Amino acid sequence: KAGQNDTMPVVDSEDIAQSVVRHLQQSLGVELDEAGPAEYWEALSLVVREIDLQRIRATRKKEREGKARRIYYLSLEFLVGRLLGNNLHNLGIFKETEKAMAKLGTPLVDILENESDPSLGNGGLGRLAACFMDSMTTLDMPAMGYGINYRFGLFRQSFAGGKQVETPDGWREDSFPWGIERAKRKQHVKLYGLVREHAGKAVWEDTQEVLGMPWDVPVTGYGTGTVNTLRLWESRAAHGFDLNSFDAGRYQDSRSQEISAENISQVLYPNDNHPAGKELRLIQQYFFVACSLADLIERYKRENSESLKNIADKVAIQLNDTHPAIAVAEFMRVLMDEENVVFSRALEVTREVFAYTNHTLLPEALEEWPQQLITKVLPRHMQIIHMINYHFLHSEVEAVWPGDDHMKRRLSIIEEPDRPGDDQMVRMAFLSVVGSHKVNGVAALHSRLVQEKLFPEFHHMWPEKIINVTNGVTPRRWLDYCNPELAALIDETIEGDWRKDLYKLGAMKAYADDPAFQKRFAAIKHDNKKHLAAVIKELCDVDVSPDAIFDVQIKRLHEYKRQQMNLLHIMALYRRLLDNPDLDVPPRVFIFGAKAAPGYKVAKTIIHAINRVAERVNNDRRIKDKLKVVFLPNYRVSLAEKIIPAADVSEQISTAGFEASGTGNMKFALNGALTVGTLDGANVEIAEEVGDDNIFIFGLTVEQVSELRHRGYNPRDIYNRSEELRSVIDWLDSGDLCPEEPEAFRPLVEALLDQGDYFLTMADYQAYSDAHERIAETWKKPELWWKMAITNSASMGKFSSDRSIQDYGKAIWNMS
Ligand code: DL6
Repeated sequence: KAGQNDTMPVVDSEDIAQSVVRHLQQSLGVELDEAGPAEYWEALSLVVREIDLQRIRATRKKEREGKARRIYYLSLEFLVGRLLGNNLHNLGIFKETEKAMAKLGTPLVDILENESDPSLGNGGLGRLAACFMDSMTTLDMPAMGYGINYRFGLFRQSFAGGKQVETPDGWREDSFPWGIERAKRKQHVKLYGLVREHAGKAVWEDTQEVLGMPWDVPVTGYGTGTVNTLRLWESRAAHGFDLNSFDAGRYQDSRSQEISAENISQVLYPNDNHPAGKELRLIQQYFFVACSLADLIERYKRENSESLKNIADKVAIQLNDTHPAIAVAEFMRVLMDEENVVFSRALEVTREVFAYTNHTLLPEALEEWPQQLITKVLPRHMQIIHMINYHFLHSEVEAVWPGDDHMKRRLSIIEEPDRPGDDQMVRMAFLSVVGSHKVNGVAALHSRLVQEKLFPEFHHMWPEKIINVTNGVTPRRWLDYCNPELAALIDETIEGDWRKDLYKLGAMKAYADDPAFQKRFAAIKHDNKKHLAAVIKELCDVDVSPDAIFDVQIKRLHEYKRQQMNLLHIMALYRRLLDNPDLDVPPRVFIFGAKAAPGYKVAKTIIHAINRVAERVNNDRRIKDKLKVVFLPNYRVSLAEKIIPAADVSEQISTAGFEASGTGNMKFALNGALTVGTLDGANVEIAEEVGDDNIFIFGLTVEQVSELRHRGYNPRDIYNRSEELRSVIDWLDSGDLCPEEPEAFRPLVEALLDQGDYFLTMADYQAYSDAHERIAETWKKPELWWKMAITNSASMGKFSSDRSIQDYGKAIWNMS
């Protein structure tokens, strides 16, 4: 049967029940009659861990004996989500476990709710890393993820008076049976100090030292015995060293947080698409990079040879954005200072080993570090960056643009200051490009913009270097696990296992206008909406009807993602209904989920405004329940798993050219939601796959955006022309929605009207509103709606992360 994992030795519900009881009593010291869902969750996790560990050993043995190159995925974020249910699915024992737990008297669904999300990421970039680990394992690739075991992941979000409140997420205070401490593999990391020359050799000394303790999280794949490892480093004080005592006063960051050995791995910086620029963040980056490289080099030496000259045959390192970019300098340091490899050869080897993925074009998101800071924290690395830069400019750039000093300044890894006396900045993206053999963007449009706008000179120098690998999502978590009813319907309908080959879903297109199939597809969506309605009731105390259109925007809060445009349109709909409560429009529920970076004022203002509008709309009986607005607090992976299967409409409305790819867009379409979206990121490819008739595309294209900017754009002209927009913006600005703080929404109004409306919300508003009219009309024709929904789901083959990983394998990692 599709979905049954044939690599799993037969494990039936009886075995599982017995193992659970054994772990309850022997590992946790709990009697059966004392066990509740939380204890069952822990015991069941230990049962699965036992299976994982047995398979990890077998996987390692196979890999040691094999000849394949190992992929090391370096990422500051891995947003893995809850692991128990996903692992049970991947191991093919979910159904038997359901039976086992029913026998023991506690439903599995209740047990699974007891796992807290390891909140080790901000958003798309971290979740992509988790999907990639799943796919690499499913495809039996020898792979290892390296990251940080943050004590406090991304903050927990709640609302007070509609405003975002952040509290620490001490997720590790709950039990986390998946992480296994591996003291034998601990590493020592040096920081600060000086570089002196001894006998013609650079020696980095008088350093401070911290200890990196690895925690291993097993990563299961689907339909395979392979279990890979995600190794997360935790910092500790090294014996005999105390970073804190070393001139402690110098290490205060702006939030007067002292840098001590332990707090290196304490917190995840809560910024998405915006670097923190703090000394502690640089130290975090170097800490996990240094631990990871030392670890992988030790493994290479154990398994291959003492010499690193052929390391590229066995090791590929992928940099997930520039956050681990200092790895380029660290790898060079090890080769030159510890292995006595000459500079030119060291650079060749480094380039063979490294590749870099770019995830953003936003200028403010491109990481730069002050040269002085790197010199202070990592003096030897700063020297090495200078050496790389010198070679790059004076031999490689010089060869293409002889004598062109202007070009050398443009391409220098170390940026000249704008004003004399200002600090010189190290451009981490340039270091990553220069140190890698391949650079990739994450969707076709994005990669083209990386080639043409972000790195045009690099693209000219190395036309083969910058390529595209379109993102993907794992169908195991984002369909099989989160939408089991739909997964079962698909299994019944089409041949083969789509979980391993998502293109197989294409066979479902034949059923897109089959009334019986449509009815079952629609019934499943309705069921999922009922479940979500219960979650909404519990979290927001708002009643919503599963018969309404569920229109969803879940993602980080950022002006370029334009939640504010959604808000303006909701306000306009509300006013239209107030003008005419009998308006013939389908009932709609607008659902939001989003965290804003704590320091991002306008983003927080948008959350506040949405919540205030929601309160007003939801309590107004005049509009007869035709409109509801909810903002689910503390958006995270486990909430996404409940929201996505229940969505009718997926809001992917970023300003064209700003969203590198998006992956939520793929998850929604896979689960049968229709996209309202701009021609941005992977929306472009989604539209190609589903066909223009099955998606609501609107708004300015990338070319039109730049043309408009070029021509000069005044949002006030639109405000003056559009009666509707004027009335909602004036309302927002009137203080009516927040009488105790009448100026509360000023920052948003100013961004829209007075500061140039950089993200062109006003310019795209009318097209967006028209697209929503089309949605409402389509909803009134159920056969058409469900045909479109089924076609969307059936057309998502390309967006499996298995396909992405196969692309990386072929185009970047040279895997056969
Ligand atoms: O590639 C994963 C994900 C994309 O889907 C999003 O479009 C993009 O915004 C996100 N980028 C970041 C960049 N952060 N930094 N640095 O999160 O990557």
